Amino acid sequence: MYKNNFDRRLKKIVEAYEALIAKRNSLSENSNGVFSRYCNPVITAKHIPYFWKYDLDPKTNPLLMERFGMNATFNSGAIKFRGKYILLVRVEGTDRKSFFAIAESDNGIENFRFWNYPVSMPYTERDVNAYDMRLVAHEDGWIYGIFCTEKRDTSVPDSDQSSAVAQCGITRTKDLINWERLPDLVTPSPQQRNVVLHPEFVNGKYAFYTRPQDSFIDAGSGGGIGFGLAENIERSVIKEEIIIDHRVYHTISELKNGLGPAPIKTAEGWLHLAHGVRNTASGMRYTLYLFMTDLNDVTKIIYKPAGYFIAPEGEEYIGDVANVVFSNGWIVDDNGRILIYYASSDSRMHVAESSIQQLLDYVKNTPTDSFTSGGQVNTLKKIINKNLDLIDQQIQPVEVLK
Ligand code: M1P
Repeated sequence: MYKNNFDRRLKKIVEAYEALIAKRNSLSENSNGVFSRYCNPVITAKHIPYFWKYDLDPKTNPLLMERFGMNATFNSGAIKFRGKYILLVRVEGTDRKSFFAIAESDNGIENFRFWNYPVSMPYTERDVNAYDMRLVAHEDGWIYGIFCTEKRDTSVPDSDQSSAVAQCGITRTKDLINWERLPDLVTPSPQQRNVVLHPEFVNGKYAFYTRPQDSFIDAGSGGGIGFGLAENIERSVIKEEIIIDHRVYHTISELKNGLGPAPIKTAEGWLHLAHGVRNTASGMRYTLYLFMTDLNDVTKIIYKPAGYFIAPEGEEYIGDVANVVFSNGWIVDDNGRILIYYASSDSRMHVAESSIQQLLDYVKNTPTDSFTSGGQVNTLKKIINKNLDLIDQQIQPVEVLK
């Protein structure tokens, strides 16, 4: 009897899994003109292969129960590699440990399927938890994986089993299969998270965006998104760290911020995607924002729209850590399409679509923050005045432009 139930149950599991992977995705019809979301998440915990979770041997698992529970799939690095859209996913087991696994798709918006095995990363004893990898194709010819490696803070009493130390781990590969682990990044800051490698040399050196922080959760005296240069990558040491994007009172990133994926080079500057965090009565709120730095000086911000670019919406609000959107991966196609991969509430992966043209327009023409209510009302009034004039004259804006 067990054997029949086992077979029936296995068939159901396999069919549900294959149906999920085959599911098509479509663009949402609601768009603010800057970007459009795709309707379905691209990767969820349910996309994890059944043969990772179950022992499929009826002799040792006659009730076909899960043996290795999976909790979430989120914060994924992204790269287009040999024509495939690759997400290097942060997979989290029910045991809370994160590890890296690759899922690929032909078109970047649907049918993501995990490779048979998680990434054979050279983890070390100090990686109690490893997560949030940024994949960067550097001009030196390597693909780097820059990630957060975290362990318990041994300077606190045994009674404190929560305090942790976060640092930046570095690994590299040519084929996404064989990974070489390099020494962790050394910086003047006690802790680091959200470190990103710039894809080009700067003054002949490896350039890192950092996020200095005093403790595990609090950025503390770490004033924002930092930047520093390292002479070589085999032993990366940043001696001087400067802040290029400061945290500011009463903005979306007053509590902390961090760079997302590596910036995209455009004709008009480097396009950066980052997350900003503020505190609310219901906890921290993570949103995404964009800014642009100078082509000749990657530390100089030349455009920064006010406010957020993407914030949680609908089901995105809900998950293990509510009210969070986080991105550490985007892919630009040859035709200028940009796929922005973002996770919601530390639980699942989504994709939104935009283009170089739209994002350049967005960063250049969205008003900057005046940092006061009065200043923002003045900005708004200018927009309204212009539009009311157009409406009064019954002239369509598009005709005016002709
Ligand atoms: O839980 C939200 C995010 O918190 C951290 O980001 P930050 O260091 O900016 O606070 C990271 O642990 C990230 O993985 C997580 O999604």
